[in-house]
Amino acid sequence: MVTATERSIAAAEKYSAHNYHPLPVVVATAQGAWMTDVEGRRYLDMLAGYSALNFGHGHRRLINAAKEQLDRVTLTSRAFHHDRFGEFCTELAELCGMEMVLPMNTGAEAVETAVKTARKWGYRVKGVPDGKAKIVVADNNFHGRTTTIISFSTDEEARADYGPYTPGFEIVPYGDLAALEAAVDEHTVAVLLEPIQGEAGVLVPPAGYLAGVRRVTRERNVLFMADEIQSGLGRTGRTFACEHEDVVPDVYILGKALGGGVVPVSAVVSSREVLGVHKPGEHGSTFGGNPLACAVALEVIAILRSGEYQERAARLGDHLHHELGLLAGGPAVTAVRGRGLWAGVDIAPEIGTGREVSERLMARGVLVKDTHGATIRIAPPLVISKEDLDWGLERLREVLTG
Ligand code: IF1
Repeated sequence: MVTATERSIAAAEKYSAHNYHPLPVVVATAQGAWMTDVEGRRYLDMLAGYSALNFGHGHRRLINAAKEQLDRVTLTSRAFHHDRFGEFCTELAELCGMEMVLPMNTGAEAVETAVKTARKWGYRVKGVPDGKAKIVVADNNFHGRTTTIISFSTDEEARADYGPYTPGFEIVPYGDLAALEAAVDEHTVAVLLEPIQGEAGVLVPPAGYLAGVRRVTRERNVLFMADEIQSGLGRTGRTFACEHEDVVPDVYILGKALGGGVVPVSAVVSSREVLGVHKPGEHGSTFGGNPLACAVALEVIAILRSGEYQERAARLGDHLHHELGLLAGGPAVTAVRGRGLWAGVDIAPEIGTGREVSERLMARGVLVKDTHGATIRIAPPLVISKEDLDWGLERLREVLTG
């Protein structure tokens, strides 16, 4: 007897490129923090689409916003105005305390847009000689999958065999302010950083680092571009992870949760001085800022404005880190990092690999994702109840100490 799970996985194995190695679960439906597979088994989602699902699966307000917009107009292209666009840009700029928005679709596109913006700002505003612009980035970064972005990745898996690589980037150790300061020269147009590094294993930089980067970039007339694609929009207990150090960057790069887990929506948000460098025809996207994307993102922004989910992430995050701290006191967990409802848990080698722990959790009805061999990432939807979070943590305890 071939099960529905086996049939789906076999088709994926045969006809999809093998650029992922998913856990052997085939999801059919989902609601809130829970997913149901094709056999009717239920799983607690402790990954939340890498934080794209901060507001959970099937959030009524987001689904309704999408449905209403589906019946009106879904796509106009930017050749014409549409009636949600101005509203979306206004609301997002206000949420960020910024002046201008450049909408795209995926995170990688927004990072590419930020790179292009910083270079153009460097040539037109800062006065860097043509072709000399340099952007300083951190090691172990993750900013996306385009050829330019993987050019400044230090992850061989993400980078190997995709050259020739785009020049113009200098990589410094994450968290080392002196190294960053030394890398900034007269041709440097921007520093591009994740305020907390996700793929690296939910790495929180040393206290004072982001504030130090803010000081250095301001003193040296360099743009501070914060990739808040994963860390932003409530995940860490604040709207932006930069807020934990009272830092306001020059450029926010947003994605993932901005589309509410419904549609891909990303954006670069900054000042008029910075985003004002683009003139008609110089940059764009067929789908960026489309009516459906704007309608859903407007609802996301309205939800964020209440502060409810930031508060939940802070409160439940304290609980999560307290519980994980207890596990870290034992032999199964070697380290725990993170902020808010976001954690990287390093598993002791005797217990198994991150993948093995993820598979054991799956068998107990909890879905997480491993990274870098020995780490599992925990990032449940911010709508998760304390009871469900405790239930998931209990399963983790079983797997690690049982
Ligand atoms: C994959 C990680 C998470 C991101 C930051 C930009 C992007 C991402 C800080 C690009 C994307 C992803 C994409 C996904 C796995 C994933 C990931 F493990 F790689 F680090 F979330 F933890 N900046 N993150 O985290 O956004 O173009 O994908 O919309 O590529 O396998 P995108």
